[in-house]
Amino acid sequence: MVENTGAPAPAPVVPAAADVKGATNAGMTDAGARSAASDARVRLGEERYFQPEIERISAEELQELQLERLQQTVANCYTNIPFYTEALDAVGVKPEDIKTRADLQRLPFTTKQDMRDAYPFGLFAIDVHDRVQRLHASSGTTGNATVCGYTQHDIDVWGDCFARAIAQVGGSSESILQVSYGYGLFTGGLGAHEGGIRMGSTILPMSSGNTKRQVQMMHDFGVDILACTPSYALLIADTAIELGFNPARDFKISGAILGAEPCSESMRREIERKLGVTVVDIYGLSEVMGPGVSCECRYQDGLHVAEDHFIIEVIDPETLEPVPDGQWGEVVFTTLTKECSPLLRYRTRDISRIIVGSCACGRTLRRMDRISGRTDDMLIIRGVNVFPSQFQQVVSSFSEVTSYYQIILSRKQQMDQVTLKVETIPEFDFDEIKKIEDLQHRITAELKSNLQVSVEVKVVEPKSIERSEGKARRVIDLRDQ
Ligand code: DLL
Repeated sequence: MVENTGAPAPAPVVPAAADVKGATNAGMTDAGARSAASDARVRLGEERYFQPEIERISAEELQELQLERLQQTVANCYTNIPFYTEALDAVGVKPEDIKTRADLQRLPFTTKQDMRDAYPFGLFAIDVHDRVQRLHASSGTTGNATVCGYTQHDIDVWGDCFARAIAQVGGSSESILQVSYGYGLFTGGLGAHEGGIRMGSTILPMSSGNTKRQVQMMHDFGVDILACTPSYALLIADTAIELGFNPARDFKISGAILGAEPCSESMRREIERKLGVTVVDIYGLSEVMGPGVSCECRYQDGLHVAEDHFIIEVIDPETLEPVPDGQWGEVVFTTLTKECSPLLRYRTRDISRIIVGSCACGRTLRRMDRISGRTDDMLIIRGVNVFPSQFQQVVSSFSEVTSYYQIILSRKQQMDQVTLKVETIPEFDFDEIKKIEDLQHRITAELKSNLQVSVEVKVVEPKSIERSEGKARRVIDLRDQ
């Protein structure tokens, strides 16, 4: 049975929770999917849930469920993927050796390079001509693309995860969901779309681009939930305002599910204010599934991980040992229900931590913090290690500039040069040279004291930095050209 989590006493009663294993949608028929969709209307007090029986599962039940699924996953990997047969043999682990959740630690890690080396289908547990319904791939700009396959079951699970996010931001089967993530090999568009299907919402499959049309339809169709990247949400908001709308007042929109890239707290608040919405941060990566691996609830205090489908670990990237809850490290995921592309201990390179304690929303699924950076996006500038998120923090502390910025790295006489381009808000008097110089000085000083490197700051006019319809390109490295 579902355990009360100590959250405020729920008003209406949760429908009798089925036995936990039956309650998840994994392997459900269409009829099952429809009844799950009706769960979306489940409200406990102020909170909406898509699958309350899972989202409020007790720690003991979750342990049991994860162990059973881990055993199935290891068996699937060992039997059907030669890469894993070899890797597990190398560490002397057979599927039957997985007897407790702690045995997870005995499994080998999987890296992005392993996935690249297996290009295209080397890590599939199912023949691509068999039950594989769809392929997604992440960009191959720095090597082979990583390719993942999805059976219908994999797609249904994905839809469930995203549908939880829709409920978490207050959406339901009555919602009109505008999907403005790109559709295609990128998992954003179709992942959100599947969530809308599982939830039973009305989907507006806009994809990205044609921003004026996005705004017009959002207004005319009475869209209440938007899904896209934070930078695109900001562009949509600014475009709406330029077109003379006041979305916070004139639009029906109330929630936005934004992810795929980092978003500072000040940028989140700006989007919330301009659109009149609650923004929840959604996380995921193509290799593990796509959007919905974790997502914030409306308390915006960490992202609840879909722990019935993924085991999260946080490790020290140097020693590869797990770090205690609450400590920052590299996030590692093991998939528990994927049929086609299961992964054992996949090293994401994303930096986060487990948030300790219970969440006011009543969900028991543990939370990870927002991604603070990546182990591989560290910039080494004249020998000093700097993360782009540190620039973001400084930029967001100045009210005279917007959330649009760009970091440009170049080399002059063998020396690294860093330029930060920031854009002033429209109200800033750009004609007053003295004011611009003063602002530049203040930002430069703040960067120097925070980053310990000298940065040339260029304050530029509103709208002169390139806008993004997908993931924003914040760092331009011209050093090796
Ligand atoms: O970005 C999947 C996704 C689509 C997530 C839509 C959320 C919404 P990839 O293109 O494979 O997949 O990129 C994955 O993007 O390892 C993180 O570094 C970054 N990322 C994803 N979500 C967030 C987030 C999708 N909420 C990579 N905050 C990940 C910060 C994020 N970074």
